Amino acid sequence: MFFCFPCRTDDALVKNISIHEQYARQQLSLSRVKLCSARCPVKLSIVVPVYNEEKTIKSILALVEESLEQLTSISSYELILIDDCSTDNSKKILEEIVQQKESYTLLSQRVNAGKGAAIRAGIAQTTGDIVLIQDADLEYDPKDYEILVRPLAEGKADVVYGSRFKGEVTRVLYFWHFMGNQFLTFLSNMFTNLNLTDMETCYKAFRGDIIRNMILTSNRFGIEPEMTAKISKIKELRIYEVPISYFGRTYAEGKKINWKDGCSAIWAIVKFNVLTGYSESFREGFTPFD
Ligand SMILES: Nc1nc2c(ncn2[C@@H]2O[C@H](COP(=O)(O)OP(=O)(O)OP(=O)(O)O)[C@@H](O)[C@H]2O)c(=O)[nH]1
Ligand SMILES: [Mg+2]
Repeated sequence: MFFCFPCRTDDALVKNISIHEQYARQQLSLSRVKLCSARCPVKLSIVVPVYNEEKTIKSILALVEESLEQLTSISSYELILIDDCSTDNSKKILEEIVQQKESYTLLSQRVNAGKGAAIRAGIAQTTGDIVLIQDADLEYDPKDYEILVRPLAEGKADVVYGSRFKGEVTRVLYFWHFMGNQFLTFLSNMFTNLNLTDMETCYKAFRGDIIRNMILTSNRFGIEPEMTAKISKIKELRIYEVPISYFGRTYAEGKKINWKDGCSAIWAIVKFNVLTGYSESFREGFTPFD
């Protein structure tokens, strides 16, 4: 049984041979996901968790807009912004921006609950064929959307991670932070049997149905190993990694993550790989390739 990504037309209808489908057949001969003969519209949902980012939020959203204008592989988009009970001006700035943009939605967390909780709230509101996570600081460059989204929009991938360690432009920063990152990716790979180079990357893009059916529980930075452990539980998923730029910030510039987050990540890797089964990872009845 085949179905079209994103319109989910089933096998019986995926037969009108066009250049588009010939291409799909060539590229996807081993896959159960195809593109049907029509150029189906692809909607992108961007989830932006925001906590005390008054200095960067306007700039990052401007860069997001700029990148979306150039993006040829999608036909529409929505932005889900989640204010995580910021104590600075972030919420006020977001409220002003959302008023002017129809495709933006603002969610407000009642208490500060962490990046994971913000992402979970955001994902639940998405309607796109593709869901992408975007941090609200300026460490990641939205220009990379093209390379991140294209494999999904073309139906070649189910999940795409952006790797900061394969990119051409990465800021030179803390050695021990880098080692911690490498160690967490290594440990995660040992359990998931995936050969990722950057498990902790913010730039993760998913087929919308997969991420919306994933049962996520982490409130803080454990969300990264959790999502990675859970995608690894569906062996047929086509997971890709693409090179991205990274403009890391220093602690003086606002970096918040620290060694305690590293320790929680180790626990999250064990918990979500070893102590969590498939039935606790995806909603009942979800079949990614039906
Ligand atoms: N640190 C932190 N970030 C949050 C929280 N809630 C939402 N976020 C957002 O989650 C994203 C990631 O947070 P960052 O502090 O940049 O985390 P990171 O990029 O992994 O780490 P550094 O930037 O290196 O500290 C940002 O967009 C934050 O605004 C929270 O409670 N704490
Ligand atoms: Mg950051």
